[in-house]
Amino acid sequence: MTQTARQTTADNPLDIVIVGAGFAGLYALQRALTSGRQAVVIERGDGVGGTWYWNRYPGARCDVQSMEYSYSFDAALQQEWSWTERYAAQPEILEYANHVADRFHLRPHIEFKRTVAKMVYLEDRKVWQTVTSDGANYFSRFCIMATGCLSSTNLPEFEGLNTFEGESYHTGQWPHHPVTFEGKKVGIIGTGSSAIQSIPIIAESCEHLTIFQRTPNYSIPAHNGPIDPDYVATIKNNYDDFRAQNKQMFAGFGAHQTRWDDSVFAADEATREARFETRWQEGGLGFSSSFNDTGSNLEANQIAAEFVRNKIRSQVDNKETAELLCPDQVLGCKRVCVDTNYYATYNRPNVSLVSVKEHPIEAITPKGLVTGGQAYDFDMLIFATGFDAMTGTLSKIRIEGIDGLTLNEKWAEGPKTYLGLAVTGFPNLFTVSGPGSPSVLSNMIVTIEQHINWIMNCLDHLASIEAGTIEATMEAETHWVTLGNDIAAGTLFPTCNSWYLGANVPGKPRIFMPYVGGFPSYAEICDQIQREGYTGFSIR
Ligand code: NA7
Repeated sequence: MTQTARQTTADNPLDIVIVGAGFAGLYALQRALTSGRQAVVIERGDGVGGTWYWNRYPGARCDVQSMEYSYSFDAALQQEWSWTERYAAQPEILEYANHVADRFHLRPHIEFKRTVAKMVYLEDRKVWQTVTSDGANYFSRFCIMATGCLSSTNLPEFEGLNTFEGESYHTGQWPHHPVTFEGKKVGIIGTGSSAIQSIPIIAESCEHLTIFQRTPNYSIPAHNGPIDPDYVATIKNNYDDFRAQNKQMFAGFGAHQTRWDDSVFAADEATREARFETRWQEGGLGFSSSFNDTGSNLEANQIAAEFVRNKIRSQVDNKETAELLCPDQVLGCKRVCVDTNYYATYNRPNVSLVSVKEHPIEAITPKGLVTGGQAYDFDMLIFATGFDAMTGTLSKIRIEGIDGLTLNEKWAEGPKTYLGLAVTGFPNLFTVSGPGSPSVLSNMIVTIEQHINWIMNCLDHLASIEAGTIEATMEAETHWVTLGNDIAAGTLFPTCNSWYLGANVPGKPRIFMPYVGGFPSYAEICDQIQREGYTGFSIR
């Protein structure tokens, strides 16, 4: 039986409160239960899956391949689960999350449809009190914030936002009921990954689709299709090796791809084109690693970018539309998209592109929207306007640490963490794939497992020495933040307005949030800190 909210007291706390039942929360719970700890997960949705629970828009699909985007913690689980496509679609990933919840008997320990509103560290008791919006109270010694990186939607405050009389949806909060586009005039705002995945599908059945684009994005074809059974068998025969190889990759995935480590400048024109073409035909995010310097050297980057622009020009018949779709920012500065038929969709007679770069959307109206002085009427408006990434969901919870300092106050000028795992002033509270960790720049499931393993090892250590609290020291946190900023400053990432920087949300501090030193070096630093007895932490 789960010890639930009303049964816990500050005198008799749970071991762990976990916030969120996405992939991080599920694994944290599994580890907590198998180590004999009393834990509860609090989840605002009525099902597990996190990102994959909410993002049900047409075409939602992972941009990391199926054999890599899955848990590695249980050998039987990874052998028995079968993916149907190279890149799994949202319904299949959600089914997988549900399978994991059932297989490891996690559901009885999850409190669904409860939103955490407040968390307070009771200093005298060394206990966290977690309060939900419906008034439930949970007391625990530790908290794991498995709140996700893309879990708070960003809906720009357009004038007249609520006046639209037709159907309107945000891709990140897509309804659970079926949505039909047939016979409808649809407008979609945004051309990030969510839009790029959904546009080709919506266009197939709607009467007309108008896309409002502020910044064009680079998109590489997925070449998705049924997964090759021979490939699956090869991986499953050596799954542990495959996982280990991926953990040595910069982003924690892609070990199956041919690796090249030469400079684009060392290659002649024909060799460059052939290499880019090979990667283009392989499809997916690996395009960015065609050469070793396209991610770090601006001139090298623009050579790769021009290859993509030429691909766009070759696919889109209307020259003006093709040029509008050609990005000019650094390739990879905003997350590269992975698509199926995105650019070809612009050749359909029922699709039009409107640039809102020079003329921002002036207002949403009862009938549609206005931009550049022109009114557009729709039956349906889709906001594919992204997320308040990495800190959005944490910022919605009033988290009070030592001396009543809130996390929002502490992070007023940008997030500060030690390892993306802990925050000075907030003892015994862990963030999973938080700012300051590789998180969104890596395969999220690899990152999640590494974080939860680290946290659980830490809890075992505290138990073994009968310690009550662990807290990052200010010195360690400051050093980590400076290191992260220094590494990011040496990359091309700060050159555009991406959600990695918080630049998509008005008023959000412009700080490059993920740790950009790569997963392998990051994991090694975390291991070393653990081996050396938790350097940079104060244990009491
Ligand atoms: P993204 O990638 O943040 O895309 C949001 C899009 O919405 C992007 O094209 C934005 O343009 C556009 N946007 C946002 N606000 C406005 C306003 N006010 N006017 C016009 N256009 C606007 O979110 P996604 O959901 O597509 O993808 C998020 C991640 O999920 C993705 O990277 C994958 O990792 C999975 P902008 O570029 O800011 O000019």
